[in-house]
Amino acid sequence: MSEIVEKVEKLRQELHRHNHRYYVLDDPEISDAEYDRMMQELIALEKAHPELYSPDSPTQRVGSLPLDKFETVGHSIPMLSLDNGFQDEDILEFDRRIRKLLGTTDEISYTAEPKMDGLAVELVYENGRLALASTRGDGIRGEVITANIRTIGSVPLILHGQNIPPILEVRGEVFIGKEGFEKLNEQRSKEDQPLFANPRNAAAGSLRQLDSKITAKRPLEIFLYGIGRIEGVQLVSHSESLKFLQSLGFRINPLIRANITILQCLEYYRELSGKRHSLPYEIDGMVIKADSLEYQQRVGATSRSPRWAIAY
Ligand code: D41
Repeated sequence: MSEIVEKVEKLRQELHRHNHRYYVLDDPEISDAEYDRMMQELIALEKAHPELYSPDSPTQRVGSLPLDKFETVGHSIPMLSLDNGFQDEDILEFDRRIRKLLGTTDEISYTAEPKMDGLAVELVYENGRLALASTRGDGIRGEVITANIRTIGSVPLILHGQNIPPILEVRGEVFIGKEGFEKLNEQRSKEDQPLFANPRNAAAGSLRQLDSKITAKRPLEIFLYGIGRIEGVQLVSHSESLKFLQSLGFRINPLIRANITILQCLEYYRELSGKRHSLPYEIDGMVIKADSLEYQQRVGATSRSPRWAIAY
C-alpha cells in the first residue's frame, strides 16, 4: 500500500513541476505525450484508490475549464454607441445640426451602411499580427475573446500589403448569416439541443464560448466598420479608412455607399428597406456617417455617441 502512496506522491510532484514548466515558464522538459501518459497513470491510481483523493492533485484541474469567465480589457479609445433616428425628419435634423456645428450651409458628404444586427468587437493588430480581440462590453471595457475571434475565417491573422500600421485597432460587427443560422438550428434540433431564437443570439452565444473549439464550428462572419487607434498612417475620411481596411485584407460590407448627400441617404434607406428580406444577413437599419474625419473631429461626441453618426 505504501508503495502506491509513494507512487501517487511522486506522480503528483512531477506533474506539478512539468505543469509549471509548461504553463508558467513556457519551457517544457518533456513532450505532451509523456505528460499525458503520467497524468493517465495518476488518474488510474486515484480511481483505484479513492482514499488517496486530494483536491491539490494535478488531476483535479484536468478537464475543468481554464477560467469560469473571460478576462476584461479596456478599449484605448471608448467604443461609443449610436444615436437613433426614427423618421426622415430626424435624419434631416441630424444633418442641420452638423452643418450648424460646422458653421456651413454646404452639402455634407456622407457614407451610408447597412446596420448589421450582430455584436460589436474590436481587433488589435500589432505590427500586422492579430494580438487581441475584445467585445464592446460597456464601451469602456470588454471581454477578451481573442481565441474565439481567431476561429472566424474572414478575420485576417496577418495583414496584407506594404503600408501596415505598427498599431491598428479595428472595429466591426460579428454576425451569423440567415443560411448559417438555419443550418445551425437544424443541427441543434437533431442533437436535441435548445434552438437559438435568432441569428444575433446565435452569434452572441458562439462568441461567449470558453472553449473556442465550439466557436470554430459556428458559422460566424464579420464586417469591419471603423478604426479606433491607428499609428503611422494618415487618413482623411471614413470611406478612405474602409478602402484602406479592405486593402489590408479585412471584409467590408459591399453595400456601403460613399460620398452621398443626406437626401441620397434617405433614398438609399428606401432601397435597403425594399431588399432587406433578400439580404443574406439580418440588419436593423442603416448607419449614416459624416465622411470627413476633420468634420468628425470638429463636431465631436457626447459621452454616449458621436454627433457625426446616426442609426436610422
Ligand atoms: O453595422 C453596424 N452594426 C455598425 C455599428 C456600423 N455599421 N457602424 C457603427 N459605427 C459606430 C460608430 C459611428 C460609433 C463608430 C456601429 C457602431 N458604432 C456600434 N455598434 C455597436 C455600438 C456602436
